[in-house]
Amino acid sequence: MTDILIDQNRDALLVVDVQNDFCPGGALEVVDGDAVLPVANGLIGLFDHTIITQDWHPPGHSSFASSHAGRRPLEMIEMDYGPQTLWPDHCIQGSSGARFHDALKVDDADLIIRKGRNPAIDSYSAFFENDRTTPTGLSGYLATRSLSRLFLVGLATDFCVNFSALDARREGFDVVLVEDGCRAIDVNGSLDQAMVAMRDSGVRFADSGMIVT
Ligand code: VGL
Ligand code: ZN
Repeated sequence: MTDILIDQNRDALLVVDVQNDFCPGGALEVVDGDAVLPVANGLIGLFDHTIITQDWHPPGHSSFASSHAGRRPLEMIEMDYGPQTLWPDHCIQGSSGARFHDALKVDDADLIIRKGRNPAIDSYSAFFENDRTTPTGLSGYLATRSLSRLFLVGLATDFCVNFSALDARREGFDVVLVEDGCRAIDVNGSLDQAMVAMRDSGVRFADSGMIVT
């Protein structure tokens, strides 16, 4: 495998949802979720530009199974904007579960994007809500700073990382998925589907050890 040289003029690191609720013991824990921390922190130290996302739902959010009578987490429902997986209540604004993992080097970030704030629409991607049309503004932020290549780490590989990677490709960015810096939820084949979709969209896969300054 060949090394990937960071170009600080055009590269940015995107750290997705490294929050307590997605780590072991959290409300929507990802197996081994906290294993992404050393990788994320190491890369934050290498990149001049880091953007961090934070899942940030109001209580009673429509992606919570508890908001739908008789529904359980991981069931699917049909929303106005298409199919939506239902989740346990998680990342509620201001809660300890919504806070970044204590060990994450958040202070070095340029920008923190909060998503999932609209009660009626879930938002996996750092670029668009799940209706695929409401933007977060990240494309414009990157464009105005002439940042054209994104390196992705975080949680979860098959949801927020995957949707962010696919939207980034659609928006014309080069994308590198740092595989050892991600962990997956993996429900109903979601991880395999995500990996195929990312590969087909032109996402490049790498290991953090390949990324050098
Ligand atoms: C996520 C499910 C619900 C994620 C966020 O960060 O991947 N997954 N909300
Ligand atoms: Zn969420």
